[in-house]
Amino acid sequence: MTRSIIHIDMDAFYAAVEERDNPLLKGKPIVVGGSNPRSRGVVSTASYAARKYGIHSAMPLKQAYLRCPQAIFLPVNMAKYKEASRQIHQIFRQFTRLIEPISLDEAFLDVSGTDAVSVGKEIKHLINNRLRLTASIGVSHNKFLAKLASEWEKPNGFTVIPKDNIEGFLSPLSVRRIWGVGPRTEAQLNEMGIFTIGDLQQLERGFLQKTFGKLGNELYDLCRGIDNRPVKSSRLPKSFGEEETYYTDEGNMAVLEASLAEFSQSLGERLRDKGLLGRTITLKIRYDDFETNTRSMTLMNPIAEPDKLYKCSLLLLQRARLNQRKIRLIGLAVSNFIYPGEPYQLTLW
Ligand code: TTP
Ligand code: MG
Repeated sequence: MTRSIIHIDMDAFYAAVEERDNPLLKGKPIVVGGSNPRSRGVVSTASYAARKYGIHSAMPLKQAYLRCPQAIFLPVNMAKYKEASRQIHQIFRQFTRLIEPISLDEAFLDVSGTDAVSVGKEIKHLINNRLRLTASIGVSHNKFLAKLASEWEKPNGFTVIPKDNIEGFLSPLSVRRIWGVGPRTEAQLNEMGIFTIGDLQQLERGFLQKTFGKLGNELYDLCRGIDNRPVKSSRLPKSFGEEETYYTDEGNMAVLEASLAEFSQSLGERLRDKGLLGRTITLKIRYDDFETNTRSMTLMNPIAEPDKLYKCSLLLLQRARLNQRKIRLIGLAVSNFIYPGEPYQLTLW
């Protein structure tokens, strides 16, 4: 069966988020990586206006400043980029569950069995309209070609690489365009007189294997546009939990409650980080004699907020009826995850 793969890569991601959130920055050369261009540190990314001056990722900030002193230098605000990334994934999930995140701003989607071009266009439209950001999108029948397609006309690109005449399409391109060919392999190939993918297509599998090992085998297929790697979706974790063993066995309710407040805070943060909600909250208690009990509650409405998690944990603690027994360990877990807006099965009480 022919697969349909979409590759999405956001344009100048960190800089684009900053530009969106501050209209004064619109169209200006922006460098994200640090607010003081005289400090050590490197460029995380630069807006396309800044790239015109030759500024790029991983360049020292000082050098970026020399190239464009009027550029606006901004610190890295990771929480903001993570939030944008979460929202992008929320859009992806409208179309498929088969999503392989490569980084915050890049992912593969397997949308086999659908009209992939329409899906790609719709995703582009939603990212633009809802998030006011632009993505470059590539559509093809495997990962290598989909990624090649998304890089094709960056920024704000949309490229489809169809199935026919792939070898001919690839042959004039530099070997560097092959995923997995870095500067070292490129230099090695160049030394052998191999510059284009077409040159590479002339070499035999056995020879490539001998010269490059496992990579050689892959190169033989990739230069013909063959790539059977599946889109590997990251599985949802089953649960998040936090627990604490006390230094001495504990009977003081205030101490137990303080532990639960702390757990609720960190569980809430972990849920928010992953963009998840949880429906089941579980309290675990181990008494001084090592007897261990757990108590759970499953909510009608899933939650992620620390204060709601905390309220649930206090209810469970009440229900545990400690009867003055001393506690060795206390733990809190949240499970039964769903994504916001996703329909879920209501359990009957
Ligand atoms: P990229 O997708 O490589 O770059 P980009 O999105 O800024 O620009 P474009 O895709 O349009 O070429 O990386 C995504 C983000 O990852 C980028 O905005 C900042 C971060 N990043 C670093 O922090 N350091 C780096 O060296 C690179 C390459 C990226
Ligand atoms: Mg990008």
